[in-house]
Amino acid sequence: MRTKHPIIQMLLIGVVASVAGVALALAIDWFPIAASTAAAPIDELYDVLLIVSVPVFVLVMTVALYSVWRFRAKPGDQSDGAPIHGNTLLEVVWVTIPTIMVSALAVYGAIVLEEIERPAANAMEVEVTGQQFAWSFEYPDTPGGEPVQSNELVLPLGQQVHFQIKALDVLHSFWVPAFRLKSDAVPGITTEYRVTPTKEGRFDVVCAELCGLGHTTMRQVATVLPPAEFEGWLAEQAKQSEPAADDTMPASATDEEEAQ
Ligand SMILES: [Cu+2]
Repeated sequence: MRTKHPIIQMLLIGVVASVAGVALALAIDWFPIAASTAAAPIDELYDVLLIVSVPVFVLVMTVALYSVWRFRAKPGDQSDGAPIHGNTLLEVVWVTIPTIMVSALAVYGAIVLEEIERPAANAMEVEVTGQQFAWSFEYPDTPGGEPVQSNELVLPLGQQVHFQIKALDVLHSFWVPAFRLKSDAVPGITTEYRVTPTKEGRFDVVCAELCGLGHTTMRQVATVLPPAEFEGWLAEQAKQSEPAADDTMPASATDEEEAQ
């Protein structure tokens, strides 16, 4: 068998391994259930990142493993390697190509973010507060004018929500995986994001920033209701919260904290 040039061999192995790697990466179901308008563009972005990054990983590993195998020293060979110093063409190529790739992906990511975060005129404000170890929610715009506090996140289907996120103690991260978007809750500042639910149902709300011993218990539920049912829920909450409007500390938080 005639030995092919090493670069051609590496290229052949790399191409076959890249195709297999990309096929495997795309075959894996990476994403949780999709329940917002942001989910499709973000999942697509993730697939594009896989298609671009898997061949890069495969190429680097092919060159590394092939070189270890093909150019290893023969038994008993104590001689020095060839005195190679620098290769300008190679260095220009391996700086230019990744720079172009990373810049293009950054622009694509920025365009997707701009699209999914575009403010809607009828967006509903929801204030989210993270504290060890529970989320609480405030709805400032209610029919009666009084803000509604809730330990449950309830949202109307098809209406954009503008979350304003705060933290009372340490860093938390407000994340509804089914909506895809996530933002840190940082003491002293207000962070935000916008999302439009597209599916009725109950979805996990989690904290995605290690925030203390009870971090794993910092899980709640987001319920997405048809708009009319949501209005009913909000009106009901407004009625209930009238007598004790000053109770801002969620009872479950203190219980869980004491249990640690
Ligand atoms: Cu946490």
